[in-house]
Parts: sequence; C-alpha cells; structure tokens
Amino acid sequence: MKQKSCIFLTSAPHPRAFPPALHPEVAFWGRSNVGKSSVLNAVMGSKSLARVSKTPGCTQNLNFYHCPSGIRLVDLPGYGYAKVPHNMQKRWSYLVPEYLTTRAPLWKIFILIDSRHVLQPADLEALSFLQKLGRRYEVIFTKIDAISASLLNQRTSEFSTQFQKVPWIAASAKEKRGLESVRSFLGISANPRSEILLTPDNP
Ligand SMILES: Nc1nc2c(ncn2[C@@H]2O[C@H](COP(=O)(O)OP(=O)(O)OP(=O)(O)O)[C@@H](O)[C@H]2O)c(=O)[nH]1
Ligand SMILES: [Mg+2]
Repeated sequence: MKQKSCIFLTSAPHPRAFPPALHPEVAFWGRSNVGKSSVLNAVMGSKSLARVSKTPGCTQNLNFYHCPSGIRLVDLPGYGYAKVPHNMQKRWSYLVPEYLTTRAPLWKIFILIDSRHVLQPADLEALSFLQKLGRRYEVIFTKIDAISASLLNQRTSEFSTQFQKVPWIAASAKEKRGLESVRSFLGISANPRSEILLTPDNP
C-alpha cells in the first residue's frame, strides 16, 4: 500500500546510526528552541510526530522522517543554548557538523531563525558555517505570530542587507502559515493523494 503521510524512521545518536544513504534528505537546523520540531510537524501535517518542548535541548539525536515523496526530513539538535549540559553540547558540536559536512544525500538545509530576536552570535556562526559549506540552504524566520508585521519587516530587511543572496521565508508553525513553499519543495501537499515525486534532479 502506498504510504500516505510522513513517518518517523529513526533517531540517530551517532553517525553509525544514520539510515542507509538511499534517499534525498532535507535538514532543519537552528538555535535550540527556535521551533525546528514544530516547523517539521507543521510541514508534515502532524501534531506530534516530532517532539516539541518549551525546554531547550529537546531534540537530542538526529531524527529522520520518511515522506511519501521519497524525501527524508532530518530534525537536528539545536545550537547556542548555554543551559544544555556541557557533555550534550560537546556531542552535538561534533555530530551535527559531521552530518552537514559529510552526508552524501543531504540536498538542502533549512536554517531557522527566531524572528522575535536580532541575529544571535550563534546564528551568525551557523550562517557562516553554511556559507563555507557550499550546500544549498534557506532561512526560515520562525514564530512570526509573536511579532508585529513592522518588526518582521525590519528583521527581514536587516537580514537581506547583511546576507544579500540568501533566500528566506517567514513562517508560523503555531498558525500553520508561511510554509507552503517548503511543503511544495518537499513534495508534501495538503492533499496526500496528489503527492508528486521529487528528486534532486527534479527540484
Ligand atoms: N508562538 C510560537 N511559538 C512556537 C512556534 N513554533 C514553536 N513554538 C514554541 O517554541 C518552543 C520550542 O519549540 P520546538 O519546536 O520544540 O523547538 P526546537 O527548535 O525543536 O527545540 P530543540 O529541539 O530544543 O532544539 C515550544 O514551546 C513551541 O510551542 C510558533 O510558530 N509560534
Ligand atoms: Mg526539536
């Protein structure tokens, strides 16, 4: 029977636990608590496939989801939150760059930035890492339901001035808006019966 919705595949605490590199992967990265798992749920049309929490450091492994279009979504542990225990931060500071740098089927990275705050030093570091990495990436400003339209406009204008060629979108997982382009990029439509097959050669 044809798979109709995204399913949880595996949770990898180290590179040996990554699933076989057989499908294109799209990763979601950003500061702890920025809303990565919430955006993933909103994109996948699920309330609870990815675990969400108010407490930073909720996602501790690389969590892989398999979507009907054949694409795999990867929820990464966040960065930049001082209260996450040191040993956990140390493991992530190896695991995530290892995945982003060496993973062959990694097709695109969505990097999430909290629209409520100015860019934090850790965000700048991550953006600089991605610029040097040379893979395709795009910014998602998150939690736009929590700020005014004028403040969002100010944040995105400042960002565009600083990072002229980096594409961005603005979204609210809470209100499920702004993510249509992500969903269509991933071949996840509102109506699962109209799923289309996307491959890296057919973006
Ligand atoms: N207002 C608002 N809150 C949100 C939104 N998305 C997520 N949140 C809240 O932000 C908190 C963190 O959400 P998560 O999705 O767990 O964030 P994360 O980036 O996966 O966090 P870690 O796994 O700890 O790195 C939760 O309390 C969510 O309810 C949004 O669009 N709007
Ligand atoms: Mg998470």
